[in-house]
Amino acid sequence: MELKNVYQHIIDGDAASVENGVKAALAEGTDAGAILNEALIAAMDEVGRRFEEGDFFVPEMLVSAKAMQAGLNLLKPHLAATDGKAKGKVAIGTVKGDLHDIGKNLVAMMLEGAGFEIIDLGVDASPEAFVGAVQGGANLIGMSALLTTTMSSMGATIEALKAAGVRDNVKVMVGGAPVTEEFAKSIGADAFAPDASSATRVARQLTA
Ligand code: B1M
Repeated sequence: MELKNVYQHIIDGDAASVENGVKAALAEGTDAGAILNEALIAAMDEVGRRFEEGDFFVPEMLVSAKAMQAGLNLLKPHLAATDGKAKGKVAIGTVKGDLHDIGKNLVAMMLEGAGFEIIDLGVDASPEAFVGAVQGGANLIGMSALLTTTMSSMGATIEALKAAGVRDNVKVMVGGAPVTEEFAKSIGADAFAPDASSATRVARQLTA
């Protein structure tokens, strides 16, 4: 199965063909990381480009996202190779006001594979939800934001952790397309990770 076919099926929002294509590529021995980067993530970048240019609208983005998620679910066991050792409890969510969850799900998947216990706070996760997870024993928080307008929710969550007196009990990692190292520092996060595989490395360092 050519990866460019899977790429095109995501752009077309054809989830069934994406599933068939990913299954065929895996059966042929194609590396799961290559399927992820060259087909799934590359296609979503193209979807975003078309949206920016006014060729795609929200419904098209949504069906493409569902098609990508269908492929991601099949890749999960191949990406999440575990060494069996729990490294800590991570509460991960897309911040308040933001509904993008593909990147967050991918990061959660990779962390789970690396042995972390995952508490998935879902999308539109409020500062109170993160505080509650820390009070419930999470020792690492992972916040994702895809909109420039929701990045401020990350800072608000850190302030809420301080107000609740639990900031020192937890490490905070942030990520998502508009987030930068400088932004992470400016809000007092402990670390920034640009993608899912570096998120795993950073999480290991933070909880070592
Ligand atoms: Co939206 N959207 N969207 N969207 N969408 C973007 C983000 C946008 C860049 C598109 C564009 O204009 N080119 C733009 C944001 C512009 C901006 O703020 N600068 C945008 C917009 C404007 C919007 C709406 C406002 C559109 C509207 O309604 N007019 C709206 C907002 C809704 C809301 O959230 N309140 C909206 C809605 C949607 C859909 C619901 C239709 C859908 C999301 C469906 C879903 O997630 N279930 C959607 C989609 C699919 C996209 C694009 C096309 C793809 C996002 C994606 O899944 N990428 C996106 C354009 C783009 O990013 N190219 C776009 C694939 C994913 C694997 O990558 O999420 O970046 P990403 O995750 C990466 C890294 O960022 C990192 O690791 C991941 C893997 O490498 N990472 C972390 C992510 N989180 C991390 C956390 C970490 C560490 C690393 O630590 C905790």
